[in-house]
Amino acid sequence: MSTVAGMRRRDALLGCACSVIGAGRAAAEADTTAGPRALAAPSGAVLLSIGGRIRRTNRGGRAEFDRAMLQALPQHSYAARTPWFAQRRKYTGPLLRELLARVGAEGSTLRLAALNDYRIDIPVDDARRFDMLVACLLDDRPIGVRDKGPLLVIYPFDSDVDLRNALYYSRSVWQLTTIDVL
Ligand SMILES: Nc1nc2c(c(=O)[nH]1)N[C@H]1C(S)=C(S)[C@@H](COP(=O)(O)O)O[C@H]1N2
Ligand SMILES: [Mo]
Repeated sequence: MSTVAGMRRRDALLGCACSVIGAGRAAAEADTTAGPRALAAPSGAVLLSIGGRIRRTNRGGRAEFDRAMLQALPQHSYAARTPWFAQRRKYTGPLLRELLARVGAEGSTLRLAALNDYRIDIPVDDARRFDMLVACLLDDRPIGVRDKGPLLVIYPFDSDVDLRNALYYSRSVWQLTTIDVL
């Protein structure tokens, strides 16, 4: 797993932070809704809405993220093969566990839901054990809905053979819209 060569330059343009996998993993365990870690409200279109057992919200009791907010989190990238694309593709976005830390998630289960009404519950533990991404870029570009975007949950399928089965493929939700922490 590695951050992407050339990412710094684009990140400089986009104002993204960039760090290696694992950095900041334990951050934000004890934040409150006030103070410097408060979540600003999104100014662009909302791509992801997180609700349920979270300590930090920004609108209607939920934590809503537009693209800029997602890309302001530390960005991580890796290539992975999946059953739903013929080629190995490169995925870039925040780690799911860092996103959960950002909203102060406290539950043990994540209910993921997608644009096409697909819905599945996954253990929060997956996000700790695996470098799951909420990918906002596919091969360095925003992901169209017809390419299963704008957000995809992805597991590091290429670096762990034990992930390459129906259980984790079914948890790899494309067209992700909401996460509820149970
Ligand atoms: N949004 C969404 N994500 C999804 C699904 C789906 O129907 N909708 N199906 C899941 C399952 S069961 C699998 S095996 C993989 C691949 O689904 P596909 O073969 O229908 O593309 O995506 C997973 N993610
Ligand atoms: Mo599946």
